[in-house]
Amino acid sequence: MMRIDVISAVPDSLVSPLNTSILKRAQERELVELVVHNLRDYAYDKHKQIDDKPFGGGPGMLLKPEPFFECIEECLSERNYDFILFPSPGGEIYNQRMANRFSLAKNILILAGHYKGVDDRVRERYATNEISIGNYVLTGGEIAAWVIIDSVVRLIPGVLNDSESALNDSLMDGEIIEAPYYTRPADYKGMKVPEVLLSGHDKKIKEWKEEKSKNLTDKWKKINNLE
Ligand code: 6GU
Repeated sequence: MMRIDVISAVPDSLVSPLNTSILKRAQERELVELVVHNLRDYAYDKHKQIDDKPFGGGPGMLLKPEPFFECIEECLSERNYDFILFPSPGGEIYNQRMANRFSLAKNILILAGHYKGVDDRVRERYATNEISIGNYVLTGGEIAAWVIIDSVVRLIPGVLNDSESALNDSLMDGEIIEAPYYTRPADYKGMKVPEVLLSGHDKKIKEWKEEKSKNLTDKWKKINNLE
């Protein structure tokens, strides 16, 4: 079974995200084990302080190195990690190819920073991959951790049912956008489902989906300045 550990200063923020819907079901099916560690449990001074002012000045607080080092060393004493991920706006932009690679791992550790960041010695000593989930700024690494976990866990065999299958996803390899989907009613407030989908003509439906997919993929490449 794959195991993913997350270290966070705000572990509560990940409780609902990791225990809802498909991630919840994946854990119940024992296809993945998700464990969130509370950074504060590894602060051994009497005030359990996990943050401090940055050397050299500047606004905000930094997460101190010691609690991270203590927690990471405890994790490492129990298992080896294929990847130790450090979510950061300065990292490599996350994509499906990376999700595919991470989904083959046995153990992953995610170091989720918060506030203004983490003392850089944590990243320097332990991170194998620094990852950004896009060109915008979040308050912390927890949402990025959720994004990474969600995108990785759904690729584990048995997590998705046939109807949810990852095999013909949009973006399976980062290149193809699927045709749109519709369900009943066939006419909603005058907005009609494309006639061909109601026709029962399998070959024509397949051709329509391929054509739509091609057009949407071209449009997607244009609006995202690809190719
Ligand atoms: Cl991984 N962290 C933060 N704080 N902001 C981000 C990000 C990560 N990826 C994009 N923006």
